[in-house]
Order: sequence, then C-alpha cells, then structure tokens
Amino acid sequence: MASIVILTGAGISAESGLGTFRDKDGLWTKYELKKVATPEGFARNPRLVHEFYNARRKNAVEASPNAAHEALARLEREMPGETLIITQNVDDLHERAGSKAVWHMHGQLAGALCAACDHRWTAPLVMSHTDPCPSCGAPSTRPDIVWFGEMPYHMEDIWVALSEAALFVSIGTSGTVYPAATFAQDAAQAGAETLEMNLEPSDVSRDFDMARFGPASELVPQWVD
Ligand code: BV8
Repeated sequence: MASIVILTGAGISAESGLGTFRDKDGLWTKYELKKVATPEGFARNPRLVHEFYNARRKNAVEASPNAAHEALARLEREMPGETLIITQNVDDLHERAGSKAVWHMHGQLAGALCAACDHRWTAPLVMSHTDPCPSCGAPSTRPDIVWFGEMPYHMEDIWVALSEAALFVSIGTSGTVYPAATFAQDAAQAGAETLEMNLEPSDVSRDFDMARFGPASELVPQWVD
C-alpha cells in the first residue's frame, strides 16, 4: 500500500483553467448545486445537468495539466508503488500528466452511466439523457459522476489506504465536502503526518501538522523536487 496518500481537489486544476466550486465566480455561483449535482436534480431536469457536464467535459478536454499535476507524476515515477492520488476531481489531468495510481472518488467526466441498469461506458464529448444505453437500450444516460447524497467510489479501499499512510497530503481543496473532509483526521489518527497545500487556509486546516499556502503550480513542484 502507498506510504504517501495525496488528496486533490479543484484547486489543483484551477491553474489549468478549470473552474473551482467555491472560489469567487466559482461553479456554484453559476449553477445551483442541487439542480446539477444531485440525483433529484437529474430526475427533474436531465437536460440542464447534461448541459452543465457537457460544458465541463469540453473545458477539461481543452485544458492541459499544469506543473502541479506534472510534479505528482514525477513523484510517482521516482517512488514506484509508494504514492496514491485520491482525487475529488472529475477531469483527467492527473492521468494526462502521467500519473497511474489515481482513484476518482467523485467519478469522471469521461464516464457515462445508465441510470436504469448501472452499465458504465466511455462518455462521448457531448451527452444527452436520451442517448440509449449500449447495454439495456433505455434512454437513461447520465454522467458517471458521484452527486450529493450518493456513495463516493473506492471508499473501502480509501479507508485502508488512509490507515496505512505514513504521509497524507491535501492539495487544492476547501475541505467542505464529506467524506473527503475527514481524511486528514482519519490518516492522523492512524499515525500519519499530514500536510496541507492550498491557496489559503481551508475549513479543515486545523487537522494538519504542516501547511503551505500559495498556488499549487509553485508549491507542489517545490515539495516534490
Ligand atoms: C456521501 C460532483 C454518504 C462532481 C461533488 C445531506 C444529504 C446527503 C449527504 C449530505 C447531506 N449533508 C451533508 C452531506 C454529505 C455531502 C456533503 O459533504 N455536503 C456538503 C456540501 C456539506 N456529501 C455527499 O453527499 C457525498 N456522499 O456523503 O455519501 C457516505 C458518507 C461516508 C462514506 C460513504 C458514503 C458525495 C459528495 C460528492 C459530491 N459531488 N461534485 C462534480 O460535479 O465535479 S462535490 C464537489 O465538491 C466536487 O466534486 C469537488 O471536488 C468537491 C470539493 O470541492 P473542492 O475540490 O474542495 O473545490 P472548492 O472550490 O470547494 O475548493 C477549491 C480550493 O482550492 C479552495 O480551498 C481554494 O482556496 C483552492 N485553490 C484555488 N486555486 C488554487 C487553490 N489551491 C492551490 N492552487 C490554486 N491555484
């Protein structure tokens, strides 16, 4: 299991041009969270939800990994088998920077999910809820994204990874969304050292032994190299 477990949030992709959620003019200031990031919102207006994720999928495809993503990929190459990225992000910038050990606990823009039969497949760039499921044919296609009130992916493995980490590093997250917001505490209780790297103090800064504040594209390469 990895000795260094790294949690990333929207802040690591901010300098790649992908919007964060809760910063000034963040995503939640333009779209109402409960209308586009909950199962109820999808049931009520699937067209609006697909419009939201189609726009983000387009932005993500057009964006490039930044120096922070690239530094984490270097760290993985330098310490094979010793690092794990648990990301709340749904973009694929970690993978495009070269990281291999990446778990997307909130799903991925690149994934499509059938709301009727749970079939998963690779999402086209533009999706619509009327797209028939390739497996059961039902017109119930949704993004393979974990919405509020839904169970995040990889939770069993995440609890194990946190219990075995020597170092837990959090990069670019406001610490407002659970269960990710408790990961620093969970790792510390199991004996890990904890480091927060963020533009500014987060809601959970008190849970960290060490902290560095500034842009991820500067802090992460300094920490890795
Ligand atoms: C769950 C979808 C049970 C993907 C997201 C009532 C009913 C049901 C649940 C709840 C409830 N009340 C509370 C809950 C729990 C709920 C929750 O946490 N609500 C919050 C609002 C209180 N959580 C859930 O529902 C989760 N499921 O609890 O199931 C369970 C529990 C335990 C174990 C198993 C099961 C599901 C949560 C997932 C929701 N999906 N989005 C998408 O559309 O992208 S969450 C959304 O917020 C994104 O995924 C995002 O990743 C996540 C966290 O946001 P951040 O990444 O932190 O981004 P943010 O903008 O907030 O912060 C950016 C940070 O970066 C800032 O601090 C900024 O300073 C910094 N920054 C900016 N620029 C830079 C930078 N840092 C460095 N460099 C820079 N350049």
